[in-house]
Amino acid sequence: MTDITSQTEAALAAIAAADSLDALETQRLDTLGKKGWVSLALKTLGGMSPEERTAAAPAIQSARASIAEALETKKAALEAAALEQQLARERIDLTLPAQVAPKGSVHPVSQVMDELAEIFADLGFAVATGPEIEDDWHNFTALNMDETHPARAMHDTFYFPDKTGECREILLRTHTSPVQIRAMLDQGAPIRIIAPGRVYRSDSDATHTPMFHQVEGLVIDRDIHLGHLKWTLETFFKAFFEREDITLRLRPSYFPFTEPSVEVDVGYSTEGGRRVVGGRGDAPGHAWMELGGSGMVNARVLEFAGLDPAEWQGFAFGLGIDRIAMLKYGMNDLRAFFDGDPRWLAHYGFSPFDQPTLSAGVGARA
Ligand code: FA5
Repeated sequence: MTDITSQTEAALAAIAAADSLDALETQRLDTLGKKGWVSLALKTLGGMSPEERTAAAPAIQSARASIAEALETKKAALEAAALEQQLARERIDLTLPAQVAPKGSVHPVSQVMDELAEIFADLGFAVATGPEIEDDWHNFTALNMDETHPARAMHDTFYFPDKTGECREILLRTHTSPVQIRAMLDQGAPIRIIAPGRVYRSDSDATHTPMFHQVEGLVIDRDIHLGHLKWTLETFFKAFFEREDITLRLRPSYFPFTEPSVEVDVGYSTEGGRRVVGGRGDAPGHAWMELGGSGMVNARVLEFAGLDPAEWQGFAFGLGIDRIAMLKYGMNDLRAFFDGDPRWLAHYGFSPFDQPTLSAGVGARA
């Protein structure tokens, strides 16, 4: 009996002194392991008479229970200490600059979309989206282009065939203007949104590609007039090109969904083969470049979108994102945007760390 008591005390002391998980495992094997003395002592119970067993068993059982508990407690303590040590060893400082140069780069179109969103967010615009696979009603009819409207022919539309093989109902959106309709139907008025995204037309040369990007702008409120449109576009382009001498020309035009309609041109000059925005397009050595269309939202469109034109007015614009990216960053062939040539991307792409912000400059280059 005293043997077991002193052996237990010795085991508990050794367990308490174990300074590693390995040392603790040795203690476990010596006591509770198959050949450990506690296990062997338990086995002797089988060969005893019932009286002997009743006398001997409680001491052995209690030795086993206290050793098992001590082993478990010590194991938890050693594991916690090991984790602490590992955490201390593997500590990293997330505020340090990355040591590995990031692979790949941000495409100029993505960068310009972020720049647009940043500038328009500052003017109180939210970003809206719509599907690239659109229906005829949102892309044309609700924008005041019924089936016989000649403007439809100018859009060189990609249609999907329906069950009968006819191509009329579902199409790849030809512009971002259907998002105007979706936003008005969803949100009602007042509204202040931009909608950047991909659009598709069967069209291809150095300044036209079958897929390109537009950003739509829509403001609906009471007492909105063309002056608000001009101020908004001028303020946007000054921030975007980071120049004060941006001169816009609003040229009378025609879009079925705006009335009156104006095309937006910006003055630029050519320096060393590169176009540089700024100044009036009719000044010596300068010219105008068309960036997009705009106008006051046609009353018919407001009606299609469920708004009362007697109460609400607004303006809308649609700009070619690829065009303004070319003008800002000096590319001259639009098709190269979509070739996926790594050399082009390495040259014109942006660092993922170069997030456009108004405070740091929306056009900061890495
Ligand atoms: C439109 O698409 C109208 N939805 C714009 C608009 C919106 C007018 C709201 C009024 C109110 P347009 O077809 O002109 O208009 O295209 C607008 C701009 O997209 C063009 O000025 C040009 O910058 C760009 N663009 C047009 N076709 C292509 C193309 N194939 N490749 C690259 N950019 C293009």
